Amino acid sequence: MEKEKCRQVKGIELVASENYVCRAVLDALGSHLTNKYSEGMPGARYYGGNQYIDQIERLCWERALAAFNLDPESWGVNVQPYSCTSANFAVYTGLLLPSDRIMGLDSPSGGHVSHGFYTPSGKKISGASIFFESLSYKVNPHTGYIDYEKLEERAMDFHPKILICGGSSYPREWDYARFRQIADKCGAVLMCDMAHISGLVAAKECSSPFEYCDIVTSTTHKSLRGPRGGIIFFRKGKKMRKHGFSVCQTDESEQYDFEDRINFAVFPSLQGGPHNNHIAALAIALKQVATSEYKAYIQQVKKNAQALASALMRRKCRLVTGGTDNHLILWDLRTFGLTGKSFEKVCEACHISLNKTPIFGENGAICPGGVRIGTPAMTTRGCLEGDFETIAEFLLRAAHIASTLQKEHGKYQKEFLKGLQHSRDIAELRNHVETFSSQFAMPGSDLGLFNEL
Ligand code: DSN
Repeated sequence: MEKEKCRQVKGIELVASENYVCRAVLDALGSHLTNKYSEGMPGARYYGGNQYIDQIERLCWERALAAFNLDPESWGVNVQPYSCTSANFAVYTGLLLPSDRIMGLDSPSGGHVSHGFYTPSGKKISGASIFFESLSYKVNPHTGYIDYEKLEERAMDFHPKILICGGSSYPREWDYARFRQIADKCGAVLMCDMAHISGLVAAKECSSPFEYCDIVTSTTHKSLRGPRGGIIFFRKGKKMRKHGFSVCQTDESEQYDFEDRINFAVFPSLQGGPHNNHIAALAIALKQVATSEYKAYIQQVKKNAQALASALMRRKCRLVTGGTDNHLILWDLRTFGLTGKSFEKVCEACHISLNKTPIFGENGAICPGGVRIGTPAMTTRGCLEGDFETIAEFLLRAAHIASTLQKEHGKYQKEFLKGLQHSRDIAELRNHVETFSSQFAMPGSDLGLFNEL
């Protein structure tokens, strides 16, 4: 544990889905709340002694709705999912029958496997594709943007029962109005998995899926900066009906039926007792999300992503879609003759964490030629635009080192990794990275504990 803490402090964390939580969140996670069983919902538990746990979970509901400015008459929330993958699967389980159809963004296009994914050879990867039928939509290989025309065409042929927007590696805004229009046309429930951008949504720094979607899921630990876990928001009360591209309340008395179905799917269908320590930690994080400091943090996350994007593009690097609207960029490394995997390994040796990602070729072929880079974690540590200029320099240096290593040792991983271990350039860059990173405090850490490591 001490070694991992040391790695987190001394390195540059650029995995787009990671962040650093504050001491209060860590304290709640490590608290006595982990001792209690609370299967069921507040006021309806399977065990006695839950009077205070009920208060905590209800407070978490209130703060979750307030963080996203949602009216408790029209939206409900379930804060028990252990992760967003569990949250997504609970939605499918509650609303669908086995083999019903779902449609989400293809994983190589930036979607998440929990939205249904088959490998090109037809292998079913996640429960979403094992228990349900899925057909994905894709980005346009020339532009990197979602191809809404093709999406509509596929949706009208496939008639999914749930249409999913949101993804893990998409650097641009989502056109929720367009998704609503397509969902209405093909008769689908519209669900958004906003896991990556939930912090931006809460801070009103991107368009909101709540305006158009029926159900919204998220993780709680990415840009939202809470503990690891999942959350599900669902419409309740009187049904909305389409009005132009938007939605408004119907005159009819038809009610949404998501609440009981989703709550039952989370427990008892899929999960056991909720992790009360996580729910308390989430309530703490959600209180912070509603502050002006958090809004300023998210604005900085975006400014830093822009700064990193322009610093790399000024250095002739190719970014998918030519930039970003949010907290992440996708860097196409094929111009350096590199794969995402080799570059990720060099960065890891230099104490920079990021992750490889597939890149759509202009011919539609998918190759593992890129990396995804996000700014939420280093922004939490206090990095500003100038610091991301420095980070761009480090990244470019790492790309040049990787190219040289590849020339000297070839593309085969075994030889490449051997060369990497003995590289003086890597040792030098790692020193620079550690000196840079050590200037920025890590929230919740106690530096004194591992200085000697
Ligand atoms: N693993 C997450 C990500 O990195 O985007 C998705 O669950």
